Amino acid sequence: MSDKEIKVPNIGEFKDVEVIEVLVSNGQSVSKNDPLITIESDKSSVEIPASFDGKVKSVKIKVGDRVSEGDLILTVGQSGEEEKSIEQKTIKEAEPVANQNQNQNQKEKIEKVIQTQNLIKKDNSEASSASPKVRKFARELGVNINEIVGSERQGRIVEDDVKNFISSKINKTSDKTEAQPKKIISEFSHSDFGEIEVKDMPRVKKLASTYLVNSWTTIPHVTNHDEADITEMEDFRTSLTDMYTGERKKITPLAFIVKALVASLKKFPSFNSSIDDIENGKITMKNYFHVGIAVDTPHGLMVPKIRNADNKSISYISNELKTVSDQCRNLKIDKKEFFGGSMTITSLGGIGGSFFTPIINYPEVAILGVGKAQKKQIFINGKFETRTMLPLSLSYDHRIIDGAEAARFNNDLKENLGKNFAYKLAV
Ligand code: CAO
Repeated sequence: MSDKEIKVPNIGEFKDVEVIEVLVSNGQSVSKNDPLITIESDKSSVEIPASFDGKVKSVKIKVGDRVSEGDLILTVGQSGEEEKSIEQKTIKEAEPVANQNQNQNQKEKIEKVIQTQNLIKKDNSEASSASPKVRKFARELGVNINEIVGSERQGRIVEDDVKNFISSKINKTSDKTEAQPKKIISEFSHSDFGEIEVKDMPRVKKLASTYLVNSWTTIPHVTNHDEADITEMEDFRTSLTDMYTGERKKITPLAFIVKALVASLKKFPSFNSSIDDIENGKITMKNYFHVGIAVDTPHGLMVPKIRNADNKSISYISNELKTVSDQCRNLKIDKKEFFGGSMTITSLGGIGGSFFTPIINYPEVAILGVGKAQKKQIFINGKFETRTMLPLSLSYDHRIIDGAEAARFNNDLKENLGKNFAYKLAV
């Protein structure tokens, strides 16, 4: 069969961009959707996958080259003989490594893990970010790299992540009581019922999904719902004018909520902690107040931080909120800004809805969901009054925070957003 070419596809804004990784080499077998190269513009990086199965004949580009749509990446030979099952090959490669590095007992465990957890690389459609060396290392151990949560910036996977992944799987396999997650394979395909279109998942969503699944499946979430009476806060907020122009200041409730949250975090430090070393019974208490803000962008959800929010005024926080959300939407933000938070606020207040169940942004232990404030009739001191009520949905990690503490936290937050709060001093 004749060789086929794989070229740089239409990748929108990516023109004359740098190749930062070449993930395959001559002679290597690739399956459709395996990442071949990573390219990076000043905004973001993208992996270009193989468009069909085969064996790499000749890689035509190297790290540092600049490419645009239509440039040749590599040629692929398609002799069916050479294309052995990737699954079989991976098992064979895994064995000698296991022999060298593990004692017999551990090797049996790894093999059991591979069988029971289905770690053999069958489907590489989820391209993770890792260097070729780390990919090779994972492949040799029969681990599907796409199942690993990377510890580096933007979820990049390093060798230690592969090792930790294997040891966590070994521990899980040893624990007979642990339920094994099963992949549900439908009896029918979507196309059995009509025309369909299969699209690539946006990169940001793909990265976020690993974190979301990890959070949802490992953290025992509970969500307490409550309402804060923000009547006075809203009167005050909407009365704010610029000292020089006399024009109304445009500060959204979110900047006030950040400040109120920080006051509650100071009083309830367990909400500003992480328990990423639960095996050793260690809790990390944070002495800083970096509040994460969930920002809705066309690329997916991003969570930049308002750093040291305790030392910033409400006006300053309001400006920073605009700056960071613009940076996220234009992909102009440093990856580091998505890490190192105290607690996150996810506000749907500008869009609509009341209560929901936010997922904790691991390794944080709590997240505050904010809904749209509404005027309601509230029974106060024997009569109904019209008050502006803000829906709050506080999700927390039940391993470290109990329901009673969460209810107290909400009470404190309501107090901070209520008429007694020091927001009047903090604008
Ligand atoms: N109640 C009532 N009105 C509210 C409100 C609330 N809780 N929060 C904001 N508003 C109002 C604002 O005052 C503003 O009104 P004006 O236009 O009259 O000034 C309007 O809604 C729009 O606000 P905004 O959404 O642009 O600004 P924000 O500071 O509230 O939020 C940001 C900024 C970045 C959080 C927001 O743009 C965003 O991305 N929200 C979506 C977050 C998200 O998707 N969360 C879900 C994550 S889980 O999948």
